[in-house]
Amino acid sequence: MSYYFGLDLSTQQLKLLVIDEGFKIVHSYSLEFETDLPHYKTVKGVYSDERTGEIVAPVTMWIEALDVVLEKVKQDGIDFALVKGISGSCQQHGSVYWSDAANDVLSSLDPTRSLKDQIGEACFSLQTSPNWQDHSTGEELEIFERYVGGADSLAEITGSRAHYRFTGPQIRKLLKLRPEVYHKTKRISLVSSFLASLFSGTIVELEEADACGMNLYDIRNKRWDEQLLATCSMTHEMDGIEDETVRQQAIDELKRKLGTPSPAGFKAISKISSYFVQKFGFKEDCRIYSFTGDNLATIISFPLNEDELLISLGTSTTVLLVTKHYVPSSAYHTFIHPTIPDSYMGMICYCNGSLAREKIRDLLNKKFNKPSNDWTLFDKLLSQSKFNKAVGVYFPIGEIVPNCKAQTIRARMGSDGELEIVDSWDEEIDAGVIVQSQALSCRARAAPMLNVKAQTIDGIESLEFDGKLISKEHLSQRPHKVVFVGGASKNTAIVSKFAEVLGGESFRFDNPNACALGGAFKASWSVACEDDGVVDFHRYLESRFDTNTMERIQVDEKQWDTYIPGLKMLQQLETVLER
Ligand code: XUL
Repeated sequence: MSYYFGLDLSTQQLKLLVIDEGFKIVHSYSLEFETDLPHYKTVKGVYSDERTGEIVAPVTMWIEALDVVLEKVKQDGIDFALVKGISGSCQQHGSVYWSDAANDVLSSLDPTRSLKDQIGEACFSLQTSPNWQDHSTGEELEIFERYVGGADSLAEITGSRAHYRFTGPQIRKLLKLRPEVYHKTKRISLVSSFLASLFSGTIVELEEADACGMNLYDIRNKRWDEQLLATCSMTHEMDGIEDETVRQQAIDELKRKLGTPSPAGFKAISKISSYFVQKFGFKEDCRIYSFTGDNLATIISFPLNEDELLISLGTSTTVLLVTKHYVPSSAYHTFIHPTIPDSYMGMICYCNGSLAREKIRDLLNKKFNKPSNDWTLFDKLLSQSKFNKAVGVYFPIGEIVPNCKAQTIRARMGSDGELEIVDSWDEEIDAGVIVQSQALSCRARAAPMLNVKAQTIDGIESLEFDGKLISKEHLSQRPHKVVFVGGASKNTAIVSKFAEVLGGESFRFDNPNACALGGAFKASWSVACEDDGVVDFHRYLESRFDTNTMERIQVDEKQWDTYIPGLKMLQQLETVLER
């Protein structure tokens, strides 16, 4: 019998799952930062400064959380000696700044004392970690994109345009505002490599897949991009630094702090540190595998193969997919896949998801005197809707994809076949149009990353979204499978309509443990690869995964074609958006 630990250090909580070799969850533990560690006085795990847009989390809180969770496991009498491997999932982009003292402390921990008592403030040059919700790096974003020749050039190198939360702009901001802190920093970890370092008893390298969320890593060549390191260390030519030696020294200093990312895959990064062996009774050969980012962990929490989509329908809508094709765009993100060689994870993040649908629901309920939070009427109208040559953008808040201000525009196809903007129409129409248009946007933007044998269909030509030309062949592809997760996936009318527009076999899946499970599965697969020879990750997962946990969504497959004109209409509508 063997156990694997999967941890999930997210914004609001730390979770630990214990699974056995059959992927059964044997135990599950979680701790909420705000309520279980109230002395840190965080709100939902973070400190926010509305004036500056700065959002950070205290690093020692995470260390104390690990103490508390492992104590609970111990009290439950779990046999730590059965744990063969540990991996996990962490919030992405956040960074931890270690001081000179840290490595010695990590490698000589006293098992009679807690981690928190020993890995204290002296181990960090900065006591807080910039959080993914931070919005304080506007100036740095502009610089990161301009120095490299624009948003698309940056996306071409690093898989993403510049974003507030990405680590490179965050580091540059730190250097600009607090140079003494930056120079005192010995090493910089991402949250994922920070947590893995605690288990390893030494500061471990960043994990390559998660390192793609920094705006610094050259994905094609799998190395730091020197020009971006110069930008990050404020020594780019455009910073007015002409002396090549000064620049190289700054780049080298930053490289020493960042280290060299460890390749994504199954190789152990270390054995568990002796502290945990002595304190909890882990076996000395329990292995630590690199931890990864939470979206990356989500795609490895069930068998998601090439050309399959995972759609998370929450407050925001997130599309995740696995692809062999590196087709970066400033409209979405591309990361190296954490477990499948030569593959990537595509991620499209929309701000306007549930909130926008709720607004239409409320509008309808008001018109027909129905209770305001009730979905019955919206769902009925949505289920009856067919594509009737109408599209809309419903953005109550500014949108990332397409990048624009808050606005609502409705449009339909006129008798001359041209798009006509409509001031208003019967609100009943909105229920269908909002969900169809949200799904059409996902369909268009996921298209270039798919590699499915194209169907021969008429009425479609190449289209341009976000300044990127999408070929007719790409637009004619249907994903093999679409899996829906998140709050709104419980709404049958909404998932069915999304499924109808996107095509492919469709399922929904309720898994609040996805991130931690992704970590546990990675640990289990990695041990198997190291001990019994390399196995394909997807096959390994498929052979153990209980597919009964996924519910099939019934869709009228013939409807897919009827939405083809909608792609063109949406493209035209996006040309008139207020940016
Ligand atoms: C992804 C992102 C969020 C955080 C949440 O780019 O910023 O999904 O990872 O933890």
